[in-house]
Amino acid sequence: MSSFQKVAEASSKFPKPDAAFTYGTAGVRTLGSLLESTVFRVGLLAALRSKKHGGACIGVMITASHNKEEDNGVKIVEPMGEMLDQSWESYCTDLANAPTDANVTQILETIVSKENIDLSLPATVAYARDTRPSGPALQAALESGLAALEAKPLNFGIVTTPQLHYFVRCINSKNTDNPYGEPTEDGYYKKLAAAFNKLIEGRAKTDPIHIDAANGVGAPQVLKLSSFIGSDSLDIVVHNDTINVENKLNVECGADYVKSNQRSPSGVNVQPKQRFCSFDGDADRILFYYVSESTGKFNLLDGDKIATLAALYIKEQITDAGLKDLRVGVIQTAYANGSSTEYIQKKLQLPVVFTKTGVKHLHHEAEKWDIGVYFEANGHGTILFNSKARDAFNSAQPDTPAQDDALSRLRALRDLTNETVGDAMSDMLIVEVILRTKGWSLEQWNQCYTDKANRLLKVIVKDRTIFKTTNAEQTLTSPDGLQSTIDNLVAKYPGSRSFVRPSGTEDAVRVYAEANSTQDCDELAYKVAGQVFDQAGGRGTRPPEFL
Ligand code: G16
Repeated sequence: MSSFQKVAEASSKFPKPDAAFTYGTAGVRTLGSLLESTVFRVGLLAALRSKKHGGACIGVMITASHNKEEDNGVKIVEPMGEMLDQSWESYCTDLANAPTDANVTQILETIVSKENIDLSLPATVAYARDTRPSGPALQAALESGLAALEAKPLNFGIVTTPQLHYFVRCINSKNTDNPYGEPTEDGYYKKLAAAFNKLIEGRAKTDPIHIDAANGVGAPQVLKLSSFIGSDSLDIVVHNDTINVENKLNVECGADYVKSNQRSPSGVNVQPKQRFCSFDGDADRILFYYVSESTGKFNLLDGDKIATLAALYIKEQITDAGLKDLRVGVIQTAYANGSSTEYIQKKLQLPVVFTKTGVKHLHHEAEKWDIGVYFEANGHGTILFNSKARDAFNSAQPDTPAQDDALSRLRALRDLTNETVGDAMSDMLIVEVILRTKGWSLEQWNQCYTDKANRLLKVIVKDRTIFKTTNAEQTLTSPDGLQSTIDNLVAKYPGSRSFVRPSGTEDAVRVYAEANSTQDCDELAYKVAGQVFDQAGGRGTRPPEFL
């Protein structure tokens, strides 16, 4: 009898629907109603991953983040809070697509033998979900998967994605030389609040931060965080906080909406001088914006602006602390605004490395630096400090009181940072600390450099899997001929660039364009989008020729 007899029995309760699944940019994502069998099988895989790590706790997050409410998704978190090792992604795809229960157990057996997994080891899996209506059924499916392999379940309820990543790291680092913190919600808030209050000591309180919480889990969580920080230190006003009403999540609000439409979300009326930011549905992204007092124009400060602000501050602090030999690198993707890259390289004199889209790629590149700052333009990112940096912060001998202060700021900055993954709450506080330290408004921050005009569009096509890319996803190798059409269009607009790639989280193809003027940029973006639509079997309405 198969060692997975119990699995086969449990699996029969979660038949695979007639759909294909892929472990994409951030796990498997599709309509929540199609995902029960996949999430059950992810439970099995997470249990095996835990055994593979000698019983270390593995995380599973049920969320579709910025996607529409009907979607849901699932992703696996490694013991130190990183995204699932890419060598295991194909196991997940294979399991999710296995047509029968017998195929499921066969694939498990193959994984066990290929990875040399000792099934007698224990397994622990920590999991959580966002506020989507399909969440409870998917959580039940996950729990069945864990029970089928007798993995110990640790249910963290409804929390943000970065909180779950944080808990997993805390659990696994508990008895090490470098414990990350207490694996509880209160532990998370206490750590961030203490670091924030230390870093703003002696600085004047600023006007409130207004948060568009995308009607998602970030709304209740940031209010809890706020109560730990205290209103003497920071006032937070939360908008779009309706989490118990259907069809509100990410609808005309949230970081993805604000970035794509370059306008403020509905549900808020941004007044000049007010400081606003938007989270996405699971609070792993953040963007800031304001309305200019003189022109009334909407101004967006995206992930690139956050990366440059963080890199500037870190560079100043390590210089003040006398730690000049720490290597600081900034990691971006092709979506990074050309002006931000130029500012980092020329003004900050820091190196920039490019990776494919997806924090899983940026994170691994950032690990190669003593301090790696990574942000995607969409607002997803964080800062990583390696052991050399941590040791320097903790044990460098300061020559002056000023150096001592800078070292203590760097230690607090590390505590304020969620190093496991991009975290809207942590990133919001990091930005607030830097702005207060510098005495800058959002407008002054925005003046560091001027963004090139840019536009991000989505085109829905019959089959987005026909889109294949190379060159860090900036050049299409398929469909045939489309890349040369794009090249010809780009050549017509001086200083422009444009690229097309299939989304790994939504059933859409993304079109990005950047140019010297808004008019050129929009013309280029819509022309490229029109060509994608025509040459790849667009669905729905063809993109207009111009905005
Ligand atoms: C996820 C990933 C991000 C990525 C985004 C869009 O974000 O974590 O790294 O930038 O998807 O990816 P794509 O363009 O492939 O759809 P989130 O916030 O949805 O988890």
